[in-house]
Amino acid sequence: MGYKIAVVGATGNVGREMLNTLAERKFPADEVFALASSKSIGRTVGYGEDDEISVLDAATFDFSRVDIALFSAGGETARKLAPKAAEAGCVVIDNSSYWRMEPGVPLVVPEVNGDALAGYAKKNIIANPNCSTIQMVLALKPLHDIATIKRIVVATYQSVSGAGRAAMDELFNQTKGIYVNDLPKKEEFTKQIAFNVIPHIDNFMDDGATREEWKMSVETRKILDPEIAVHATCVRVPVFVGHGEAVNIEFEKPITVEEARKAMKDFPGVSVVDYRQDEGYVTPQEVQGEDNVFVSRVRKDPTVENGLSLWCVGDNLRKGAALNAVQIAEKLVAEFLPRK
Ligand code: 11C
Repeated sequence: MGYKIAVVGATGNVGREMLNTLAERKFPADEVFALASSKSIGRTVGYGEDDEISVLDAATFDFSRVDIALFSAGGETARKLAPKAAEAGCVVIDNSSYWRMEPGVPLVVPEVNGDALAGYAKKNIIANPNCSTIQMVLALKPLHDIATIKRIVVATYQSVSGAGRAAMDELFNQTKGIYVNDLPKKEEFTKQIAFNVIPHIDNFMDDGATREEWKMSVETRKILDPEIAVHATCVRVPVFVGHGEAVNIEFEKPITVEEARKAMKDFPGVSVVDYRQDEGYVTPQEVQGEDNVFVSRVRKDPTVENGLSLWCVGDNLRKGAALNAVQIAEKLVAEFLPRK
């Protein structure tokens, strides 16, 4: 017998990708429910190549009917509905930021800190990290294991799909509008995103950082090591899917470029493409639909002791969200979750 699973937020960018990923990876599910807000009732969403499933109302769904619920419906729904689902006996894997820093809630990238899942039953809630955090900690974990990271300075180049479907439409319509001299008004972004970059993702905090930058810092410490200092600048770029990150790392111990490349190459979920020539690196446009995070441009930073710089890219909707959540569910059922 397989598991019963629900996807909450099934009509959104990540929710649809979660359904695709569950089907594609043949998750051992007997029954899959697609849930969303009441305004989506009556719609259907795709599951696998042939199946269409009807969308049900998440607010009135009886979560005792499922073993696992993958949530990607934003912080407010996670705040209200995740505890209700968890109390009904279902394990929630939540993609929003709401539960990530809560004590007793594991924040997990399976290849990096999969063992943290052992604590899931404290609240029956597991948090999926932010997309920009996931791809960075995945690339950096093998380096931390051999040379101990002291400090990370990162600048992100984040695609508009991280901000949802309406944000993707805004990039498309603005781009089109510029060519016909009919620029639609801004709704999703604070400044024009077509042919521009915006150094502002999520709200500003008192210290001048944005919440996206703060999340990269606190989440990295919760997942990888609380001793690591992280300073991030997060920037939205006019790319539909795929986040890029320029990462500068300072280590406790010496590490060569060759050692770093080999360690990352040998690590699950990471590919290294780094040839120091035209096309010898990977760009966001090339990683859409890919499971792995790709690392390029690994080089020594001679301005600090034991410094390296690298470039990494990942599909923010896949490893950055849906795939990581499904991998958490896979590890949960394989190692921790007894069948009912
Ligand atoms: C973005 N990283 O690209 C965000 C999306 O905390 O889960 C995910 C926000 C989060 O806009």
